[in-house]
Amino acid sequence: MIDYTEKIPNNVDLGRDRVLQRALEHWQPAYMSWWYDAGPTESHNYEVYLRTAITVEPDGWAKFGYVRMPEYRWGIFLQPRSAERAVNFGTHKGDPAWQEVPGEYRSTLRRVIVTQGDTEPASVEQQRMLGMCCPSLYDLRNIFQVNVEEGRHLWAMVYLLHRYFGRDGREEAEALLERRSGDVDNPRILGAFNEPTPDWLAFYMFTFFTDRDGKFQLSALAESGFDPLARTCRFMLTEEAHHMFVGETGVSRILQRTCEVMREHKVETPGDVRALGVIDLQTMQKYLNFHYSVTIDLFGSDASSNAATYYTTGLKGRYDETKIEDDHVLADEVYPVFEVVGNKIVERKVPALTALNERLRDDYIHEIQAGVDRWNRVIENAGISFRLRLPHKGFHRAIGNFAGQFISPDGEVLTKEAWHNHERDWLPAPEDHAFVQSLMTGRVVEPGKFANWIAPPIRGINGQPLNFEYVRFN
Ligand code: BYC
Repeated sequence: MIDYTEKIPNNVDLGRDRVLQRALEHWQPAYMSWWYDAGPTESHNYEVYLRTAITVEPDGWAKFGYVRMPEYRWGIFLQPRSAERAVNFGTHKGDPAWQEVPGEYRSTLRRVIVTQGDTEPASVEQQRMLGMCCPSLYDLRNIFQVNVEEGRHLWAMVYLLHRYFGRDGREEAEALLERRSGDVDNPRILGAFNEPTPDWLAFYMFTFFTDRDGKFQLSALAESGFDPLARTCRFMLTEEAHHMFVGETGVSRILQRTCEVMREHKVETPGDVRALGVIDLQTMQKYLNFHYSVTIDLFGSDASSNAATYYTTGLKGRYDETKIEDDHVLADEVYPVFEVVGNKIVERKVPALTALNERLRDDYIHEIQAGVDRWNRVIENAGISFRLRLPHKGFHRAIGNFAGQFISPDGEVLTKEAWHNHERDWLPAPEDHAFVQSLMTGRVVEPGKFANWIAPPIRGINGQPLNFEYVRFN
């Protein structure tokens, strides 16, 4: 059980390490001022029906109740230690998992933890205005749940920095509260976390696509030979699942509503669909193209010596590393990556160790495709012939072999000019954003009511009815 009588709830026996406890208690007010400054706008007095972790055990770890978000009990929760755990891959394979940071890998490990930690507050910053135009109390509660948990994920990384990296860890922890998403002078580290999330369609796409990058990166870090990192990531993954659920069902409900209106009014063209106050399927496809392409950039370069180092040193594994049947060293393996030669996309085999980013991206794409197939079933069940499609992996990329190339969603290599001539057909144009935002000018807060552009969910949260008062405004 987690001790909630502590100032910083935790299951790591924080009280026994006074120096660490004081350092974190010193960071806590800075975190709170970040939350007041960059957390959800105007939300500080709301009472929100939130889930809080009470144990890290797989069964019954959550408790639901009304909480004012600034009073949410952000804390430090690691999955229990298993005495026999070993390093499962790389040159140290078979050694006991490390309980302290191996000196020679200190800076590499710190960098991975900082990069992971940086995404968490970034996403809260990106979403901070959305409460002002929520489509229902149910959705408002869900975004707040996502936000407080991202805050906790920041705590998870900050604990590792403070506990294991001394003074430079503390400095990094402070810097995590100083960078801001989209700030020209001090931006967040990774590209997608500096993009705006201007509306709820973008939010659902983000939680479907980008939170799932979180799932895959956390899964790779959950394999780490550095045991405290592995244990904290395992617990973070249980929270991540709800975020992806919010994204997948959010998009699905928008599709459902659009399809209902299209059928009821027998309309098909985007203009006619929009005139009825719902989001046309073509605009959904453009948002999908955008979020998918910026998210697959987050996996890094197709061939990366950093990725090879992370693996050989035992710091970051593959997705489901311990379930894969091979030597877990990969010294003699190859893996296909793609590159543009002339006006063709060609496959090239590279050492598997350098292609680990690409491999993780491929694992991710496989899972994403299954989600898109589920969305398409909503459209198909409505008897509409339109289908959503993932664009080619090379479309609209800024990182890796496709950066600087002009690839169409079908995978054709185009000239810069030809590509830009079609850009408005493929990615949301300012008018598309303006249209989506025109649907979201105010918030829908009557219990049980939903905005016209989205269908209600199938069920409420924690068995509560749809007309439950998920947020009280006071
Ligand atoms: N934007 O060798 P490469 C989540 C940089 S999401 C900007 O390919 P590497 C969440 C790279 O840093 C999961 N820069 O890189 C989701 C490097 O810079 P330096 C977050 C980029 O290291 C929703 C250079 O390019 N977790 O949790 O192999 C809500 C060379 O690149 C980008 C992690 O990412 C980019 N997209 O791979 C809330 C896990 N990509 O060193 C939360 C930790 C690359 O030359 N991070 N660069 O200055 C990592 O494992 C690795 O840093 C990456 C990059 C996989 C991201």
